[in-house]
Amino acid sequence: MEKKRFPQDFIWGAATASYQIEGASKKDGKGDSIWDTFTLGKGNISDGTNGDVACDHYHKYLEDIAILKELNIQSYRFSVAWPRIFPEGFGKVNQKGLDFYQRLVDSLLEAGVSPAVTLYHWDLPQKLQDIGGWENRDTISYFEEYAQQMFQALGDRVSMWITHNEPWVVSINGNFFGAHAPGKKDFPTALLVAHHLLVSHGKVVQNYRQQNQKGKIGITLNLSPTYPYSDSQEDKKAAVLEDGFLNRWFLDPLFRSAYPKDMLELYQPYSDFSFIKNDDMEVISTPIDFLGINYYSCNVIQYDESNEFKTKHVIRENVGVTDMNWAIYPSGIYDIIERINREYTTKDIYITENGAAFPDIIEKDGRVHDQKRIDYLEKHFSYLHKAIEKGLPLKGYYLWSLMDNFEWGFGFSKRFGIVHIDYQTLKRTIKESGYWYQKVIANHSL
Ligand code: IFM
Repeated sequence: MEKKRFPQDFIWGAATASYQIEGASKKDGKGDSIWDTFTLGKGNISDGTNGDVACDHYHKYLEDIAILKELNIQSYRFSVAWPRIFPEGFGKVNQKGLDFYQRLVDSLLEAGVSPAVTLYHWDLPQKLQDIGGWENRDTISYFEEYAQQMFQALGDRVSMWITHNEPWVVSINGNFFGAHAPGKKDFPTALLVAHHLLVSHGKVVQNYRQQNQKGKIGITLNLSPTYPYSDSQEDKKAAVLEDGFLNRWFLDPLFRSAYPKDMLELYQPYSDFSFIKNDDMEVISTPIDFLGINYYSCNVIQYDESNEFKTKHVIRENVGVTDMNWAIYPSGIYDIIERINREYTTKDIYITENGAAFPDIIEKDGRVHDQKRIDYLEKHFSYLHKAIEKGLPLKGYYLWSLMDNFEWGFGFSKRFGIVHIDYQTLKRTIKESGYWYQKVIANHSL
């Protein structure tokens, strides 16, 4: 079979997030985050664990950078723990926290790995939650202050910035489903939080531009194509609503300066939207340099009368699933890139997360034979290749995740890494998928 070649300048990366890997949760003046609090709640984390130690990346970052280098990974996407920088949420900077990220960035650059920094990957300072968290409009300016601090500290060496990771998950999982910190179950709150996240994104992009920083800035959304289960009008309508709930609620304000009309109507019983202030929509739609897409699976939607929003998720028969019970649907990655380019923006697109959890073990030969992950990645990569062939502006890919880590409500029970972590000894073992990725990058081809 003919090799699928990727452009020489296509960026191959790997991603992680602060709370999921760093540990050192009380070290060097770090303040608590909402996840330090949420993990204390009985039943919040399925295996009763927390991120106090996690992969201890805070102390082992040099070992992890050596692995990045060994695997040929060109760019490393990580997030900054806001409460390491501002233990109180704002005001006094914790120099030791800042120093950690200085060391991390310098060491990455020394290893030839370019850093891509996410400002908010869910660990809000608890002190800010105490005064309302993202429900409080003031949090927007605290986020600006924090972002400013990071641009000042790292802007000369970091050329790719992501304001927020998955605002849908932050607002909906955290404030409607109650499955993530801060654990609320109130839809109007989720709508308010989503709006403040979006405004804070736009403000930070504007500040970045005003400083004449030389890098690029964007946002990462978790996007999934939503397909109707059948050809029935009802299923088709349900799929459009699900698309509105998950995708358009964020895409429309960012690229069209307005929330989608059909969803505003649907949500009317839950909010009068008085939280949308003058100029907010303009701020939210401040032009970005790229859109980050996190893609794991697609959504197949059926009409369901009994559901508040009339939608139900189904997994078709004979479709493989990962350990998260997420359907494996590789062509969806192409569909979503193509649609964004056609309907929303012709700007650069990065896949900022994609990967799969499987119950990996170290086998007798000392290796992790995660063939299922390799199959998953290979199929997705072939659709990335198709996107490039079709001329879509896909510029890079970040595999989730560099290493097994704390998978939020699932604790350490789900393994997404291409590097295995033994949580007793903290030993790192590169999985077969890691070596496979190493070759793909070396050859720029599948
Ligand atoms: O682990 C998460 C990550 O923090 C955000 N995107 C999805 C991943 C897998 O669930």
